[in-house]
Amino acid sequence: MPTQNLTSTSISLAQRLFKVAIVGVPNAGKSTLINSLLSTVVCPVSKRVHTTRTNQFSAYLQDNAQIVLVDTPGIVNVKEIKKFAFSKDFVFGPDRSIAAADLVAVIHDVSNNISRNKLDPRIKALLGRFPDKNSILILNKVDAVKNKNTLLDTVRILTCGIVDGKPIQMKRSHFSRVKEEKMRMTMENLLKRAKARVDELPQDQMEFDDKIKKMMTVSFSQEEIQEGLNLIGWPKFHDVFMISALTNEGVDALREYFVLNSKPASWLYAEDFLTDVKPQELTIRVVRALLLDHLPQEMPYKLDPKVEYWDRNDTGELKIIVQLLCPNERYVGRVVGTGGSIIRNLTLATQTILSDLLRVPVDLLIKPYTKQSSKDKDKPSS
Ligand SMILES: Nc1nc2c(ncn2[C@@H]2O[C@H](COP(=O)(O)OP(=O)(O)OP(=O)(O)O)[C@@H](O)[C@H]2O)c(=O)[nH]1
Ligand SMILES: [Mg+2]
Repeated sequence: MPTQNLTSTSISLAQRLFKVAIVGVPNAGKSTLINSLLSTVVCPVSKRVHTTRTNQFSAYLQDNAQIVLVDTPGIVNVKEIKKFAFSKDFVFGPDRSIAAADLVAVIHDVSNNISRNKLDPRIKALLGRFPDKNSILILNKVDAVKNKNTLLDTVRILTCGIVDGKPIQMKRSHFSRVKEEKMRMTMENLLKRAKARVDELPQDQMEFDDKIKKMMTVSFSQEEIQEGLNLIGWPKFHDVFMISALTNEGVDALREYFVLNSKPASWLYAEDFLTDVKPQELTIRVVRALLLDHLPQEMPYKLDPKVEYWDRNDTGELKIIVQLLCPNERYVGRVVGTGGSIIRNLTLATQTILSDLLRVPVDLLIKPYTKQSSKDKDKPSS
């Protein structure tokens, strides 16, 4: 049911809204977190970097609050922009989503010992561009950290020891309590603070779309990057969460937090809205993400999937044919795999994700081909 069709004033008055920009370096787990918050796969995920290439809007409804989540491409620097020839959409995605959001959620991967205690300069530079935006820090992949006590130091370093404008006081004893409560900050405090802040939040002056239009999308200046590099962490986070987007640990608390911070406003989308990506485009993105997981090095980035056929049959099954343009026959061989093993896995995984999301049985065929092979097929046989 579209939002505009709601006629009852009491219903529209009760509507609440909260827009969250999910940002982080490539592979931090942004898309996995959104899937976990929505309890379904709407954002394709892979082991490799640069899976998400444009902003994707998704939403869930809870207690009459619509929580809009913006998945963004991993933040890149100038060198990477040149190397991968990224589009503007890719480069400015995070900026664009932050400008229009109520909250910036920075996802930080703590599974890597080397980068765990460093807030990436690209993130600091990005936050520095929006110093007055509310932001939270989400330490992700805590399932991969053996000694969870070290995360205390991580929080201290990444926040410069300041959360919500106050010095943090996390004693070891406190941490064991946090651990007991499934790796989240104490719920009681969290709820209290969140409730207090709902009243303080300013009313939206501008419509969402207007904000996007008015926002500037310029790349970082050298000074901004330098400023970001000079800071050890970011001292303006409002809250810190520790989660595992993969195992859903701590994700309930985060979902709840967004709802509690929502403010009275009309929903942006219909109540059954899940994502702004059309099913056909989503199919392409899922195939691309799975190719990243199944093929080595630069290979998957050179393949071009397109939906060739899309129709429901009498039994309600959705028949999809995806053509996969490969640069040459060697690629076709790799996509098919020994005895068809790779293409079979790829097809099954895509089918599972799509039928779960679209709630219909899906019959998918993936057809790898080269320009040459399609020319040969079109030639009349002599
Ligand atoms: N162990 C562990 N792995 C995770 C967790 N969250 C995400 N991952 C893995 O990290 C990898 C990257 O996840 P994505 O969600 O695609 O990361 P992203 O930040 O969206 O990446 P880009 O779109 O490339 O910027 C995948 O292999 C995920 O399964 C987590 O909590 N624990
Ligand atoms: Mg992603």
